Amino acid sequence: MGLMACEKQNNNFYGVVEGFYGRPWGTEGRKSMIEFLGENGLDLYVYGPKDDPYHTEKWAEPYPEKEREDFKMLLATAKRSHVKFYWAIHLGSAFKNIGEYEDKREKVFAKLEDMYAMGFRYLAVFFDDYGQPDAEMHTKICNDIVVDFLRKKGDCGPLIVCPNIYHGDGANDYDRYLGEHMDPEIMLVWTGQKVCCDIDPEYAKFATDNYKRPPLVWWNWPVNDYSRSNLIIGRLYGIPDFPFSGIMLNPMENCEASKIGIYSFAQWAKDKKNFDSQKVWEDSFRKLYPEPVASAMLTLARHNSGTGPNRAWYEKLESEGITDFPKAFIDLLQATETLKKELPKTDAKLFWELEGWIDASCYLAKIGLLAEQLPTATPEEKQTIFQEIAELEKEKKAKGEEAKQRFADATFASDKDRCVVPLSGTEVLRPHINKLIEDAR
Ligand code: LOG
Repeated sequence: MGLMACEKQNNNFYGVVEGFYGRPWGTEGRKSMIEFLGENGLDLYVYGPKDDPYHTEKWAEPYPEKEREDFKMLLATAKRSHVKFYWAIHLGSAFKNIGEYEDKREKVFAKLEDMYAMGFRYLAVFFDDYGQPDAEMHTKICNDIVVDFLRKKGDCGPLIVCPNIYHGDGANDYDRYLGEHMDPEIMLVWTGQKVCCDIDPEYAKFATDNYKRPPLVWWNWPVNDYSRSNLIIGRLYGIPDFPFSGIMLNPMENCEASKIGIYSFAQWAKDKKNFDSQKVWEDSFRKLYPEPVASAMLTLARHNSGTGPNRAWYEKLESEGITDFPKAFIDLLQATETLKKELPKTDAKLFWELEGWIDASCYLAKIGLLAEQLPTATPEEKQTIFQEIAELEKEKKAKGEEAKQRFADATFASDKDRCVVPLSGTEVLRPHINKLIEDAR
């Protein structure tokens, strides 16, 4: 049975899925990410950005010439980097029922044939978020692809499938049907007991029972599409070791900044038993950046790891162990000054992504330093401080709007209206400042 069976039995897959909503990484970002995965011993990259129309609603249409050339270049990069480059077709809302699929089945095969001709040997089918959980239809589509396409080709990797119900315990008719009837070589995606969560291994056991195979974990960290104002560059925790067929992180639209979390993930994948989350994360900055950027990035990251209030109900720790004020604000202000000066020289792409958060942090630190004076200020001094804070908030807002515009200019049409203003220190610093201000009023 060649590649399929042996790859699955001997190796777990470790890598990333570009599977978020928002500004896709683009060819340049993707190339550097694939190389980064290879350099760090990760072997999986799955292409499925929700805002690529040729992945979703235009799934039946061939890619334009430019994209085709880019894919060929990326395939060569992946080969050199020993990374399996999967391309995913999103068929969630492609067909209303199994009859319609059977009538239009050739369109699916034609697109896959076209991707194969381009050089893809790893394919995936996604059904997440769009359409209905039609177990019979989804199973038929995927088994057809395995039997009538992949197996006939004979040189392709195992099919990855993201079902329509992909979180929880799998104890529903849909997942059970998939588990029973999908070809056993298919790798079935599971995000955990919730869409975004620290993974509970107990639930993984349930999912394994119902899927009838260990799941391919799609871990929604450090993705920030459900809380786009926040940058998630904190330490890695919340992924225990349990039987799985692979793990792929879903990162942020901020490709370069996502490498911080991915670096920690690579170290975890190499040696789970001895993985020291805090130490690996602190060290990662020196591995990724030269000084003085490395230290400044670590300081920035301390206050940019939480998710803020969000519809996914996922919380991550931020500003851990920070109790010394105003030192925290002094350190953060210094870090932002270093980054503004040095980062454009050492890493222009990272600076492009982070400028909004660096500005937000800089203003937050300045506002924090003023707020720290409030408890001992006279009534007149308080008035002056409040005025100065209001001025800074105004400047901060203007800078935030500039960043939002930069992001809108750089994304697909479907995404432009969803861009947001960057926020920093949402979990600890901002509430701390708000309390000082409230107490002084
Ligand atoms: C999407 C994903 C998105 C993520 C986090 C899966 C399988 N699908 O709720 O595209 O990035 O949540 O917001 C999702 O997770 N749906």
